[in-house]
Amino acid sequence: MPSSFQEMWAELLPVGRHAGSGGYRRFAWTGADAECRAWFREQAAARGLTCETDRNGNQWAWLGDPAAGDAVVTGSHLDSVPDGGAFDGPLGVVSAFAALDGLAARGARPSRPIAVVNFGDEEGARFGLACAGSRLTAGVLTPERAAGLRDADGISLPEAMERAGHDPGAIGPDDERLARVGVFVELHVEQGRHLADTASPVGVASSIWPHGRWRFDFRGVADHAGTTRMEDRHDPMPAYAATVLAARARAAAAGARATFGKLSVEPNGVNAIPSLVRAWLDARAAGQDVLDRLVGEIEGEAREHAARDGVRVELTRESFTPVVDFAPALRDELAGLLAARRPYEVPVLPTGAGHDAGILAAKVPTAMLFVRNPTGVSHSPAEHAREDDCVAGVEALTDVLEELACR
Ligand code: HGY
Ligand code: MN
Ligand code: MN
Repeated sequence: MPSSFQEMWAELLPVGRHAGSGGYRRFAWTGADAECRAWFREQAAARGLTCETDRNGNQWAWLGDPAAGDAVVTGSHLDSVPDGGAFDGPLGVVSAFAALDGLAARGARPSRPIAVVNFGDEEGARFGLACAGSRLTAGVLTPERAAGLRDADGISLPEAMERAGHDPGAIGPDDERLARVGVFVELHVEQGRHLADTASPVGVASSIWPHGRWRFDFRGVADHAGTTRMEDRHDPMPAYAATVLAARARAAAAGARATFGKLSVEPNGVNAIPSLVRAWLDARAAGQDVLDRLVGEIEGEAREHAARDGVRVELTRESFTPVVDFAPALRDELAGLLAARRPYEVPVLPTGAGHDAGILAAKVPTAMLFVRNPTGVSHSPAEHAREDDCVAGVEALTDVLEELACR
């Protein structure tokens, strides 16, 4: 008898949880990631599914013949941001296995293969690039660029894969695998408050905002904190600080989002003027034009403040995902079928969060279901979804799989 939703949830809960923060540190190709992957294999085995890890490190659990094609694929990711919540990613994977059990309990007979997927390294917490597994598969991250990605200790992505027992020799576009996927549906906890104040535990995604990550290197001159006169300094920290304030003001004015959430300082001594402040901007907006303008404005402010202090600034775009409009026909079909069977509305909503579904959408018909998050908080240990809402999400995903794979 496979584990229930609640049992699966309880099994995953301690994996990679940091005792001090209560948040998750499930970074790609680490020990916690290996434990998550082992859990995935166990769930597949308990259901008699064929489990495989593809060339890019994504796990697939197949019901039916993978080679038959036109598969209905569902799942999400099991890795986390630093001190992330329990739901972002795992809810989609656990719900996928639970929905397969739901289909079996209904006596539904799939006429297409169904797969549960765990995409590797969705958050990019370790190597800086979000959705590395799905991007490699879709060919939007080249093996050459992937080989150059390094973690904070200088370990490259291929080295990390190898140390974790995965052969990185064949990473890269996987058209053959994508050709087997007829449709992909990712269930995810909502990372916002669209559903929070409604009577709807479940919604359907309309679009993902364009978003990206930019690295700002502010380079100055290291010197003594006590003896260097204020007017003699080339301190990169004030230019960085002014850029953060400018980003907040500009994003607020544009109805967009700008966040500096990661920072490294060299030499990082209390009594030394820094030589380098390296900071990462995450910027998102509803439209590409607004986003381009926003990043241009933030760059302009950074250059202006840096010039004032005799500091150099370099900007590197590390990743970018254009706007994703989910296939309207599939989106409307799913919203309609779910609403017809429920006493509440099933809202169709956009999101500012990135997902593997956003990467796959360029290649295969793709949809997303969102489960209500009562506070909207995400990327934090406080992230939450009520158990009855999670169960409603599983029911919704079961309906979707039944409709897509069993008719
Ligand atoms: O950063 C993001 O949008 C995400 O949750 N992966
Ligand atoms: Mn996330
Ligand atoms: Mn996620």
